[in-house]
Amino acid sequence: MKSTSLIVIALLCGAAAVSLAGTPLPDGSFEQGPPPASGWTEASDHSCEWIGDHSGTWYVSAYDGTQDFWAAGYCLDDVSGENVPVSTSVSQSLTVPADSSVLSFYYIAFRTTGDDVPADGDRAYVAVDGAEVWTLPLTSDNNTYPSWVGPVTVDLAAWGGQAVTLSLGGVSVGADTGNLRFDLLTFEPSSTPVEGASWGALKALYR
Ligand SMILES: [Ca+2]
Repeated sequence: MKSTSLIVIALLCGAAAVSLAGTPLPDGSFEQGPPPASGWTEASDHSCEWIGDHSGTWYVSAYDGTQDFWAAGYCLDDVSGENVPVSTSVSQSLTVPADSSVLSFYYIAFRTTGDDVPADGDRAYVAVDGAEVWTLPLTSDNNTYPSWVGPVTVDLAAWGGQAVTLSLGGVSVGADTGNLRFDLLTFEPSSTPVEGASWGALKALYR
């Protein structure tokens, strides 16, 4: 009988986990590959492709699936024959779910060249309608290589239920920059009022 009870509990826990799972974000794992199949509109100031399988270059696989988005970094310039720093971004229009407005994602950061002294603004970011809601300076102190980190969560409740343009990107300034890859974006449930309630408020609810 005990084992049966444990199974029932496990099933209940499983059901709870499913009900709390995030809302998929269109092509949030970049598995549709580069444009034109991608769910994202890609922009770069050089011609290299930034959505794809980067495991061969990084010796680190995507966090989820096989493909991800590589922000900033260097691109081999055909004219000069030199690697040049790039600024890259991907964006898409979507509606932030009103009840799952917490954006969740994973990243891996790696700066192989020395830091700029003083820092000149190399960074990765997440933006909503052009306003940056998360940013990370691309400095060696912020390296996570060879590990993906996350989930990073950013509550977009201010845009809950609204159509927005969501962008991820990397900005390179000057002659040197860093690298950051994004993967597995989802929308997660927003905090419920009960979680934010005081004990007194909870007592008032249930007495
Ligand atoms: Ca992926």
